Amino acid sequence: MIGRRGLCGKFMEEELLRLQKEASNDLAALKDPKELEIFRVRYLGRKSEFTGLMRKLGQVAPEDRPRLGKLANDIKEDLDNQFNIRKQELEEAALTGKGSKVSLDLSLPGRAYPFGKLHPVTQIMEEICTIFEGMGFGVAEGPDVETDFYNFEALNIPKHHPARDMHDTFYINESLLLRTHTSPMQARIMENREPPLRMIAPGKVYRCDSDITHTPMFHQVEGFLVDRKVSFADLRGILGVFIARMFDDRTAMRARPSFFPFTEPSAEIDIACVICRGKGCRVCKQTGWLEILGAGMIDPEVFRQVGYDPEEFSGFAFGLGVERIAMLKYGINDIRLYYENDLRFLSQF
Ligand code: 2NM
Repeated sequence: MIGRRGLCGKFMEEELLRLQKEASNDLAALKDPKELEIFRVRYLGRKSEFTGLMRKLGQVAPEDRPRLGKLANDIKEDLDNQFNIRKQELEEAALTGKGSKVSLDLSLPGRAYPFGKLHPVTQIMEEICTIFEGMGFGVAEGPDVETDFYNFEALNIPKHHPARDMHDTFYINESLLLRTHTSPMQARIMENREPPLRMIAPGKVYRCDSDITHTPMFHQVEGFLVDRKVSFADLRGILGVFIARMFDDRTAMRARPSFFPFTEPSAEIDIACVICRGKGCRVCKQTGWLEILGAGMIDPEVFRQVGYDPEEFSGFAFGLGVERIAMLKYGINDIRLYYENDLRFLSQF
């Protein structure tokens, strides 16, 4: 390309434009501010191809020199500008993380921290305790591992009594067992304190039983009240207030005769079905009623066991299953859902 009149102007012009294009593309492809210096040395430095071309300007035909000189200066200026803009972009991106693999946007709101909740059974148990506390009852918890004496004997269930069969007891040895109800705590309290007394005992109880309405461990709240001249009407009054506060104050209740070894007379307490309001549905098995607790007047034999004079004192007692109340309140038909720890179930409460 070097003719008679030196370096061909056309060739020079093409080379300059090619370099401009190549540099511009390379610049856009840079990803890291560290690559900027390599680029600068390669395209804009003293030993760059561009500088080499500028030096050769002297060899082109004199009539082409001014035009090519101007073109070279314009391209140099353009590349310097592009370089500075790209430099700023890459440095900003490095700071904010944009365009890089790890992105950090400080203007985004923080991540919500997932709060845990109390288990639905715990929530209902606390609600039950709060209602009875509001009526002056104290709360006492006892041991899950009980003696045969407090779980049975003190409550008028002697050895070989048929009522023991109803309890499906987990025995630990001859005299120790997992409590089958929380009433042993009531016997312990009566043994150690004098009437008047009103207490409830919430807690875990154990029975060897498992199907859609039974789990081997479940929760009970049992309560009792002892004073002079306590009657069945007092029992109905207290339970009526409990039912009104737990469900709603128009919920009908009824008492059906029943049997418990530790109470006489004994009753099962039903409420009008919370689903159909007494009309009859699948939940209440078309009866319109739901059994929610057992109760009765404390048997004189229990008073003798704990050293109270049955002639002087009378009292009532009741026991309810927490899971059952929670199932009725939330419309749950399988008790095992409470113990599968599926967060899709538990997070609804
Ligand atoms: C029930 C039903 C009826 C009950 C009796 C006592 C005690 F210890 F005072 F005698 N506590 N709980 C009782 C009475 C429990 O559960 C269905």
